[in-house]
Amino acid sequence: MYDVIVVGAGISGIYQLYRLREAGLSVCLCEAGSGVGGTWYWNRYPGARFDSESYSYGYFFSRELFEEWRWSEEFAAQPETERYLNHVVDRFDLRRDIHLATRITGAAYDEADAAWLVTTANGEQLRARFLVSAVGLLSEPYLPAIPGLADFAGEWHHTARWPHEAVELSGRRVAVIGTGSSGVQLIPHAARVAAELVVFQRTANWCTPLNNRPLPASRHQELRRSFHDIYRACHASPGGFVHRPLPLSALEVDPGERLAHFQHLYDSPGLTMLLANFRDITTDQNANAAVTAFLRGKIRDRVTDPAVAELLIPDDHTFGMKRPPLEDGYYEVFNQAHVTLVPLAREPIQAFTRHGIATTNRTYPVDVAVFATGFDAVTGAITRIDIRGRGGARLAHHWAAGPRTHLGLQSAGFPNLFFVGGPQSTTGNIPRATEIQVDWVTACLRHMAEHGRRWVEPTAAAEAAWLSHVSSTVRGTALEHATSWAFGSNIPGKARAYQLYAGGIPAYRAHCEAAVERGYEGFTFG
Ligand code: NA7
Repeated sequence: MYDVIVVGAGISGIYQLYRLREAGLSVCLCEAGSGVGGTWYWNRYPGARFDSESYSYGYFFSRELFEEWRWSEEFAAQPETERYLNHVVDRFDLRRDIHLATRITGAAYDEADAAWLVTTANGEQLRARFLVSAVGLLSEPYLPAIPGLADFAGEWHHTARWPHEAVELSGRRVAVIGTGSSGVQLIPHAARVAAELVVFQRTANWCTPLNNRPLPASRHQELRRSFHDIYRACHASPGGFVHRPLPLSALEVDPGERLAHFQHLYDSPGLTMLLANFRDITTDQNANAAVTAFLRGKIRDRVTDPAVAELLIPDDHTFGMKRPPLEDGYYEVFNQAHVTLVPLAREPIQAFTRHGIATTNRTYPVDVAVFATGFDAVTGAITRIDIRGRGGARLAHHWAAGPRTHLGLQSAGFPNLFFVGGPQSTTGNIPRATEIQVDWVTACLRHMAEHGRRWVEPTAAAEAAWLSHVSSTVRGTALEHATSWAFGSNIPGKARAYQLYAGGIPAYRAHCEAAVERGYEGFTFG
């Protein structure tokens, strides 16, 4: 019997293992993949990279680690991040507790023993007093049911299950379905080498420039000195990023000054257009309209065919309703003769044929089809595990109308089961958000050991109160009416519910700390 089974060796699971081991607990970290890294293991498509500044994404639990690792770019690409996570695992000797190629398929709570019996896809059974899900928010790929795929003679891949072997796109006819962050990152790479590229777009997004750049040695030295400042800046910001909004309203400066700031942000690295903008661009309709108009103009400037430019301008949402994909030459792709943009609203896909994709208008010949169609986000990877709590109750049932947790950490009726990077918790720059939870879980387990407690779970009342608070964090913001994975609205049949926490990191951390200060308010121990 282990003290803890952690599920998922991504950025949060690795950190959880580190902290639990430090607390003297025996830990088994089960990982479905054959390597560590989670998101940075699975999403190996060309162009996959951070939209958080590299140095703000890495771990902060060890200053030595922070100082010795040298990121090559402001926004590192997937191979570098995967190398970083492998380095961490080896440097802190974590690999001996990580079981690769071990997918957890079921977990049942044994009330008499106050322990979890966990089943793996290999047929093994493991026992632990505590179970920590660190399976990731965006880890269960969504593949739309398009008829004919089984008979398609070409190759096809989902961006989040990209093969380890190189996928040959050079000189081939490539189709990309989906224009979210993954599609927007991959498309310029595909356009560079493909003989023909067809992009199937259901909904246009407000993409802003990544403005990536190398991190020279001098900058690395400067970052090393800024360890505490970077950490503090991330934890003081709503999304865990280094950026801060201006204290000003977009409406209290004159139009020239407003435009100059928008242009400055357009030329700056990262998510600045969203995060370092005027304070009210997502809360005031007029401020929001101003930034949206600016970006509309940019698309029109960059795309030479006005009809194509109009197709690339979102018509169902304004800037800030969804996290904007960051791009590098994305709009210019559509100025090239071998690239075709297919707007699915006018020309829906009907089926895969043997050698292509048929829409209501015509059949596009395709050698390689790429699904950049996103994820059954937040709850998808958790509910696919058959988790049964008290009385055999299924977690998937408990969450049928949307996730229910207290503080995003635990669900009522599922004692000793914790979520890090799960539903109803803060998001943004993921490691900065989930480390709050990892530290909370570790402290809770220490507390239980000190007080001889066997189990902990939240009360139904605390869970209901958190649900109501979570809903209040999106009410009245630009997010509220978004059609996005954050609400589960990309998955046919999934109940619409806000799956994240929009109150920001400082507020989230304050709630978690307050619960502890009030004697683990909202939680019951036994
Ligand atoms: P996203 O952001 O969920 O994007 C998925 C894309 O796939 C999006 O353009 C979808 O259009 C499109 N999609 C989904 N289903 C279909 C079907 N059936 N037909 C055509 N197009 C479809 O996932 P990503 O992987 O790009 O990014 C996930 C997150 O990673 C992102 O938010 C960042 O935080 C990092 P839709 O918009 O739903 O109409």
